Amino acid sequence: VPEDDGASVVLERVPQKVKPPQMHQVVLLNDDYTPMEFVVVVIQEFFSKDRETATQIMLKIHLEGKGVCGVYTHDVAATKVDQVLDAARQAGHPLQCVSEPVD
Ligand code: TYC
Repeated sequence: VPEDDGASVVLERVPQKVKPPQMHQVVLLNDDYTPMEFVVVVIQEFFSKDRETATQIMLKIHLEGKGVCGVYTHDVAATKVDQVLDAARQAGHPLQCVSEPVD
């Protein structure tokens, strides 16, 4: 039996079935007690927004009841929710935050 010298090796193209991950939006909810300034700082710190953008998002939440602060993969979104809820608890504010799949 002759050894395979590579002369007859065929490389086949395999379809790359990689789909983008399901994304999740992190939403802050309005309440009557959490100070506006606290919400602005939270949005700046955990969602990497500048002060102007954070203020706009906070006001939208205040006026409309809720607002999207960012869109992330499932794990990152869950971490953001935990970080916000921890910070709110530590400060004694009732601020609520949820993550929901988008699309
Ligand atoms: N409604 C709050 C107030 O009047 C401010 C606020 C904004 C609270 C956004 C929560 O996610 C929130 N102090």
